Amino acid sequence: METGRIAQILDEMGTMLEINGENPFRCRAYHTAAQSLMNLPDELSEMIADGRLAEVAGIGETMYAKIVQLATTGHLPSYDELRRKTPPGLVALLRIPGLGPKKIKTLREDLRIESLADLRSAAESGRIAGVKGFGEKTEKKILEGIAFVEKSGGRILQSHALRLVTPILEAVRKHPAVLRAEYCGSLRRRAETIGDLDVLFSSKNPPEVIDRLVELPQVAAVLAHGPTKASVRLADGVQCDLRGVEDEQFAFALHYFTGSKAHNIAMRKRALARGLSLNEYALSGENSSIACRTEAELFRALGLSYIPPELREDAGELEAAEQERLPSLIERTDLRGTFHCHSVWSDGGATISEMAEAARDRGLEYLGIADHSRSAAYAGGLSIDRVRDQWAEIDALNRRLGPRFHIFKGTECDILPDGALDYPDDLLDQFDYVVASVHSSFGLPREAMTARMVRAVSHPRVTMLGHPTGRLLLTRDGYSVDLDAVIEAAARAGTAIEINANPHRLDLDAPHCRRARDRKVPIAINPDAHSVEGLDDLEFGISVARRGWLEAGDVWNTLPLEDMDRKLKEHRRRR
Ligand code: DGT
Ligand code: CA
Ligand code: CA
Ligand code: ZN
Repeated sequence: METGRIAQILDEMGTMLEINGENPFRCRAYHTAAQSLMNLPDELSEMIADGRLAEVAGIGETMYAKIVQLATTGHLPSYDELRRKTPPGLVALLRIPGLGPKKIKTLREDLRIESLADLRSAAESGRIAGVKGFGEKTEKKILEGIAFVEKSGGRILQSHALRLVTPILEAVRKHPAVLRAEYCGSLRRRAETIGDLDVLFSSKNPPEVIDRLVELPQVAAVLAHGPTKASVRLADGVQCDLRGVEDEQFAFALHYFTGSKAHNIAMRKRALARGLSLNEYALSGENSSIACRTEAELFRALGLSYIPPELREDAGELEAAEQERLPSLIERTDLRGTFHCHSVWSDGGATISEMAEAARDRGLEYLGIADHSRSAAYAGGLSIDRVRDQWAEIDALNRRLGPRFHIFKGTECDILPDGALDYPDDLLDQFDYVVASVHSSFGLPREAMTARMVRAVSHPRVTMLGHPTGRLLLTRDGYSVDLDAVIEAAARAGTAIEINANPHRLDLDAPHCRRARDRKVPIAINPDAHSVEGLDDLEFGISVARRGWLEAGDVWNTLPLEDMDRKLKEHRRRR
C-alpha cells in the first residue's frame, strides 16, 4: 500500500475515533503519525526495511506496527473494526469539504444527522444555519459539498451493492401484487463498481407497489416518485432506481435496464435492420408486436442465442450469439478447489484446519494455503524453519482429511524489487506450488516494474502470478506495468495468472482475462481469503471470469483433485 494511502487511513481512523468521542490524545496520535508519514525523507518500504521508520518522530510503537502492516498487506483489522462500528453514513460526511469531525459530532448530537441524506434534508430546510457555530454561509457550502461528492465519488463495490440490493429485492418479491422482480443495471452485468442500483418488477398494479416501496425502511430519502418509477436514496447515500411494468413488458424492460447502453444500442440497430423497433417495453413491427416472455425469447426473435448479462458490453457478443459461438461461461459450482489463502501462520484470521473445513463445507475438494514469505515479516511472513513446521501441520491435517480432501502446500512468495524471489530455489522446489506477488516498491517506473514481473513469471518455480496489478478498487490504482508483456511472458513460461477474487481487487480484470485466455495462459480463481468468510469471495472472481468470456476449461481450479495434483506435479517437473 502506498504511503499516501496509509497516511489517509490513519487520518481517517483518528477522525472516526474523534467522531466517536474517543480520548483526544489518542486521536491525535493517528493524525500526527499520518503527518510524519507524509514527510518521510525516503521511500517508506526502504525505511521499514532498514529500521529507520521506528526512529521517526511522531510514530510511536503502536503506530509503527499499524503502518508496517498496512504497507505490506494493505489491511489493518483495527481499521476495519472501526469502520464497522462507525455508522457508514457518518464516515461519508467526511467527504464533504469543510465538515470536520468536530462539526459532524455537533450535527449528530444537535440534529441527529448520521448520513448524507440527513445532512441534505437538514441543509435544505435551513436547520443547519440555526446550529451554534454554523450559520447560513456554512450551510450553503455544505449543500455545494454534497453536490460535489455525489458527482465524483459515488460509485461502490459490487459486493457492497449486492449487500444493499438483496433485502430490497426480497421486499419487492414479497409484495403480493408483484409477479416477477430482478435487479438490473451494472450489478446484473457484474461490473467491478456500481453507480446506482436498478430494481425492476412486474405487476398488474405498479403504482400500488411503488407507493409501498418508497416506504421501505432502507429508504432515507425519496428523490422522485411517479406511478411506475421512483428514485430513492438509501441510508448510506447510494441511489436506487425502482421501476414497475406490466408482465408482458417484463422481458423487454429487464433487457433494457440491464444494459449496457452500448449493448442496447447495438440490439436496437439489429432490430431496425430487420424492420423491427425495440425499446424498453416491446419489440414491434409495422402493425403488430412480438410477444416475448423471457430475454431468451427476445434474443431468439432477433436471431441470437441467449447472451448472459456479463457479456452485454458490445464487445463482440452479438456477432458470437448470431454464429452460436458464445462461450459456455464458467459457474461457481465448476470450481473444485482454490489456491491463494492465508492462515494464522501469517496474517490470516483462521487456522489451516478451520480454513480446510470451511472449504470442504463449500463443496471444494482442495485448498491451497499460501501464507506470506519471509520478507513480509510485518505480515507474519514465514521463516524457512516456520515453513517446515507448517508443512508438518499440513501433513497431519491431510492424514485426517484425506483422501477426499487435500491441502496443497503453497506460498505467496514476494517478488523482490529486482524480480528475484524471496525464498531460495531448493525451498521453493518443495512447495506444491508457488504464488508470486508484488508487495513492495510499488512506485517503480513502468519499465522496471514490467521487467521485474516478467522475470518473476518466467521463473521456473513460479506456478502463478498473484494480484497482477496490485490495484484496490475506488482506493488506489494498480502499479504502472505493461500487463500485456507480463501475460505474454506467462504464456511463454506456462505460468498461470490469478484472478484475485477479493471484491476490493478483482485483479486480473476482465479485459486482460480475456486476452490471457486468448494467449492460452492458464487462469486460477483465488479468494486471497484471510478468514473463513473470505472463501465466499470466489463468487466475485467468477464474475470477472464470466465477463472475461472464460469457460470452465480455461480455469485451472475447475480440475478435480486428482487431475489438479497431476497438473501441479507436471508443472514442477518443468524445473
Ligand atoms: P451504473 O449505474 O453507472 O453502474 O451503470 P448502469 O449500466 O447500471 O447504468 P444506469 O443505472 O444509468 O442505467 C441502467 C441501464 O439502463 C443501462 O445499463 C442501460 C439502460 N439505459 C440507461 N440510459 C440509457 C440510454 O440513454 N440509452 C439506452 N439505450 N439505454 C440506457
Ligand atoms: Ca445502475
Ligand atoms: Ca440507474
Ligand atoms: Zn498478496
